Amino acid sequence: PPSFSFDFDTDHFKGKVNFSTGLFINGKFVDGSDNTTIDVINPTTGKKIGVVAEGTPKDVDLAVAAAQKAYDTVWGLNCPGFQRGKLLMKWADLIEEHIDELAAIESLDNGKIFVDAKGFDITEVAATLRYYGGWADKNHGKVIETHDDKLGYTRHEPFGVVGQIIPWNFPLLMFAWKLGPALATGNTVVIKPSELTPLSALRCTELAIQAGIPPGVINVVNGYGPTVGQAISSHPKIEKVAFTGSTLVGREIMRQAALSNLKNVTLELGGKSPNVIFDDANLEDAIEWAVHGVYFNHGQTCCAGTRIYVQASIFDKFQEKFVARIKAIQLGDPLKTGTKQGPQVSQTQFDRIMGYIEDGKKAGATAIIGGKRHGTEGYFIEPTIFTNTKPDMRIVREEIFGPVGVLVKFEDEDDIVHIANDTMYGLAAAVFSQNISRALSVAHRLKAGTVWVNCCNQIHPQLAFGGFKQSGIGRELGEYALANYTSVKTIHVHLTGKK
Ligand code: TXE
Repeated sequence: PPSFSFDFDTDHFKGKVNFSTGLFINGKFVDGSDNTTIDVINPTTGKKIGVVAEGTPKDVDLAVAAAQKAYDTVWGLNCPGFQRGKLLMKWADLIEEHIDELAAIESLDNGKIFVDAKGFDITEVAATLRYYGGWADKNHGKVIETHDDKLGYTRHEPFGVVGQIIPWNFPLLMFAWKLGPALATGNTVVIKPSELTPLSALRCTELAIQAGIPPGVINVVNGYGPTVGQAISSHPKIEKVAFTGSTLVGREIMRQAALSNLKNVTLELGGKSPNVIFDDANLEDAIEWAVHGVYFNHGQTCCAGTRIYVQASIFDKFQEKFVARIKAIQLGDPLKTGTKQGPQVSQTQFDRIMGYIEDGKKAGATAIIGGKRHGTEGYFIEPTIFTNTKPDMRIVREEIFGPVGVLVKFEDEDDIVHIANDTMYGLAAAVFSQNISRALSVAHRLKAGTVWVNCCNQIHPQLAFGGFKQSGIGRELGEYALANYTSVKTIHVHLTGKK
């Protein structure tokens, strides 16, 4: 199978990495069954840096068979929860030991800045696996009272083989969000990383072997959506599929799941999150958070606060300071000290975002900052803010998934709740106010799976995350995610045995 080799000589990480980039099936790295490969592109330069093996539907079949065998022999009901937990924690320890290397791989492949890759992505990967390691022996059913001559109880049983399809914006973190609860509850997994960012998952899989996770428990099939992704979502022997990505593909996955074997489906999809800033907010703090809300990870965040609503009496002051703050964002090589924003992930995403920017300008909105490509190589886009927007413009309604936000004035509480909720999405929202009654009453009225008060883009493994409306189905993280990966079995015991 192919391998990836790279000599990092950067501000943040120096050293050679070398690891296999085959498909990982039944505990081994192998070639794809058609012997084809997918190019790996560095978005900072737009140049090819390596290849990974490309999987096919046949490889998905092989991976499902390996996962089923592991489920029946070494995992699931054949491996006690505390043992699964111990392995997840060992894996988390190894990930932490390799945090700089993994963060450097993530920066190289995805373009995200090293300080975020290390301080957020990989840190949270370890925290998530540890958190679910802790749950592995604590996810139990209940004894439920009915009649005195009866013992009724429930068991939370794993599905068996589950399929998972993840995107490119947080490559390793989405890997952990998916694997943590699935493995803790005893399932075995066939997972497809995004074809745009497969590297960190493959390196991390080597660490899973080192941690002692048995062959067949985790199977990684690199590949494209319409081939490998579709083979997973329509596979007759996979009972559950979990997906993070676009709403368009989420719909397709649900269709495939329904048409094949009526799989259980969880979806974490797009968003167009409102960030509501009242006149009694701490202005300096709100500005810092608003910048983070829209530009974190170069705007490639499903919960990004891209609709920024500011109350009329502070609007002008906010705009002036906000724009000054955005001007300070330094674009450049994500592996260089001081860089605050790296490239978008791919040429396709670059073109899509520039398309939205052009569309906004044509529709009559004003780009008060940004609106252009940055530099001449790689996929860099200036942090952009539009004003003079109208509620029906595409830049106000659609997920752009880049460093582009709209800044809009509002009058009062009722007005803003209506505007903020006027979207097909419902992933997240933020409210800024020093008046706790106002902040919380608005938080309760916003139709979103997460509402941040006086902060943005906060994630903890302990707290559920997921969408209302067309932002998704089900919840990831926290205790809630365990339910995605278990079926409840009810046992009736008749104590007398008499009819
Ligand atoms: O996503 P896709 P793309 C949104 C964001 C972005 C847009 C397009 O708005 O601009 O989606 O990005 C796999 N069957 N988000 O095209 O296609 C694919 O291979 C099965 C939001 O990159 O949804 C990859 O592994 N799988 C989002 C994964 O789906 C299929 C994160 C996601 O890719 C498939 C990413 C198919 N038919 C994009 N087609 C978030 N919620 O964070 C593709 N895939």
